[in-house]
Order: sequence, then structure tokens, then C-alpha cells
Amino acid sequence: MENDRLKIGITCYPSLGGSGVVATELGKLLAEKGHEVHFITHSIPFRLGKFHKNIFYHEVEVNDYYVFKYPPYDLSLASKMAQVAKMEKLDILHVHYAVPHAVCAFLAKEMVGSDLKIITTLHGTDITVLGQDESLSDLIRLAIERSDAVTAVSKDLIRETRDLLHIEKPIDLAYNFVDKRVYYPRDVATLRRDFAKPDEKLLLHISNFRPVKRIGDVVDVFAKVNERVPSRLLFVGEGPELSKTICKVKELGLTDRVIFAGKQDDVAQVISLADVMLLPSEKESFGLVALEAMACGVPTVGSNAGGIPELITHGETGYLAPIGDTTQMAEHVIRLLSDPQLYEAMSKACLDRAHFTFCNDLITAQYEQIYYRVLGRE
Ligand code: GMT
Repeated sequence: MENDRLKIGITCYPSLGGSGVVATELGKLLAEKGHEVHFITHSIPFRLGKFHKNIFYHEVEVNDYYVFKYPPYDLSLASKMAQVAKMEKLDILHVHYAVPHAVCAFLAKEMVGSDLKIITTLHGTDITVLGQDESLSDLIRLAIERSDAVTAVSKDLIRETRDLLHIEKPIDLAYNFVDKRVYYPRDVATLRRDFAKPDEKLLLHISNFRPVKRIGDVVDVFAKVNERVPSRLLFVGEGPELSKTICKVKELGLTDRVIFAGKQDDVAQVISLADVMLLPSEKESFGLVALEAMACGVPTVGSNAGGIPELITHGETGYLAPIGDTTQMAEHVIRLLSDPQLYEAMSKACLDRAHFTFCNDLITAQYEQIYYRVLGRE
């Protein structure tokens, strides 16, 4: 129905990890369903890919006038949001992160009027920011309270947001998702020979190498596994902990067995090379990379932090252990890699769970329902 076609503005960090990926993929899927999607960001989202007739991009330019000690990005973003909302007659502004994006959306709505509805998706980072600067709590609370709807990517994040910010407002649960047309087990038999010998297993870790990812634990788990099961470790991504990790690998005499591949675009192909994904994070509101692995039939072994247990069912689609317990994590990996029947069953369970529970169609429909609800068009 023409009436159902929405005009949706999306703001996210276009170059940042899981939240940027989810926001961009959601925009692409909404556009495929016939909605008009306007990305309002400081640069083109890195996963935007091919040109699509329903997708528009509006660049936020920051005024670097010399009286400003700090160029006011947030104000430029709020003005751009208001400008695009008026010009394109947006129904919805869907922002990812309360600070600063929901605050900017709130300002934009003040400029445009109450017909513009704001949806804020929390990815956990606001809570991390709060941990570093408590003075921001009133601002984060305002951004959440003034949104027309708020979603979070796990039950754990909803609980944490309520506990830390004392928010009464309902928060919808909308899990992250993967596009099943992109994330499936790829045929990488030939490529795999470049990374591991036929009798070796390949362990994988993908992240932005922030301290919260506990990369040292990845190396420790690998070292323990490699003593019993000949293996290699593939690291994808880069960030603040990279050089420390390279040093640790060297100290443990594992340089020949560890590959640092840096940032990679074709994540599904890289994941398909691996036997196990390692995710021993200290904090993880969801753990999108574990879902990407699951959708390629690769089980994750990691910590039980935050929302990870909502994604990975211990013993069915992977194994979880307390944060920092690298011995238990290594034992799980060894058991999994030493039992082909167990591995096959788990890999199949991964595919089923990813495609049924975290499927793009399901979650996109959930977001659409929220949009129609706030617009009173249910
Ligand atoms: O984990 C990061 O460092 C990146 C961060 C982001 O903003 O993209 O990830 C957060 O959002 C992802 C998408 O919802 C989640 O899958 C990650 O678990 C979450 N990271 C943390 O909670 C540490």
C-alpha cells in the first residue's frame, strides 16, 4: 500500500563496528521493501555497497570556523537532521546511540515539529560512555525519555539501561540480525589452504581490538588449544590493543601460527575459513560477530558477558565460560574440535538458530512495526 511507504532518516556512526553495520543493513533492507531511506552521517556508511533507488545520502559537514576550539559536530548534525526532515518530509528519524545522536534528533524535532518521530536504538556504547563520565547520565536519560520509541539489542542491555539510568519508559527488544543472503557457509576450500594445513584447525577472532575485547585471552586460549590440537589463529581487524597483541604472540613463540589480516570487507568469506570464533569479551551488549559466525555455521566459544548468552546457547550453538577463564574456554574448543560428530551437530544448530531467530526478515518487520506504532498507523 502506498500509504505504508515510509520516509526514514537513519543516523549512525558510519565507520564504527556492529552498530554501523546493523544500521546500514537495516536501511538497505527497508529500502528493498519500498521505503525511502535517508542516511544522515558524516561519511558514507562503509557497508552501504551498491546504488539503490530508495537510498539517499546526506553528508553532515562540520563548520570549522576559527573561533570554535572544538568544531561543533553535534550542532551540525542536528541542523542537518532538521533540514533533511523538512525537505524530504521524513516520518521517522531512527538514530543509533543516545549520545550524541538521539540528543541531536531531539533538537531536530524541536525545529521541525512533533510529526517527526524519533526511534533510538541502544547498542550498549552509551552505557560504556556513562561508565567513563557519569555527568552524562542526565543527557542520556533525556535522549531516551524524549524518543518516541527506544529499542535495545539485548534483554541484558535493557536491564542495564534501566538499572543505571532509572528509566521507566518501555524499551523494545530488537535483536541484531544478519542478512541470510550474505551470511552463509561459503565454499572456501581452496583459500583455506593458504591459512592452515589440512590437519590443522583454524581459530578466528574479529574485533576492533579495544581493551573490552580481552584480546590477551584470545591468545591464551589459542596457546592452550594449540598444545593439544594443531591449529592456527587468524586475527581480523585493528585497534588500540593490536601492537600489544603482536608482542604477546611473539613472547609465547607463536608468531608462525598467528596471522594478522587487518581490516577485511568480505567477513562471511573470512568466517567460512574458520572452525571456531573466539569472543572472550569483558562486555558485549550483543556480539554481532558471533551471530555472523553462527550464520556461516561456525560456533563461538567465549565469555558469558552481557547479551552473549542470549545469542549463544551454551552447549548447543557454542560454549560460554566466565570472563577471563581461558582454561575452560580452551577445554571447550578442544572438545569441539576433537569430536567431528559434535562439531557437525553444533554447526547445523548454528545455521538453524541464525536463520530462524536472527533472520533479517523477522527483525526488519519488527522495526517496521515499531515505526507504524509510533506513527499511529498500526
Ligand atoms: O563492540 C564495539 O566495540 C563496537 C560497538 C558498536 O557501537 O558498534 O558494538 C556494540 O554494538 C554492537 C551492535 O549492536 C554489538 O554487537 C556489540 O556487542 C556492542 N559492543 C559492546 O557492547 C562492547
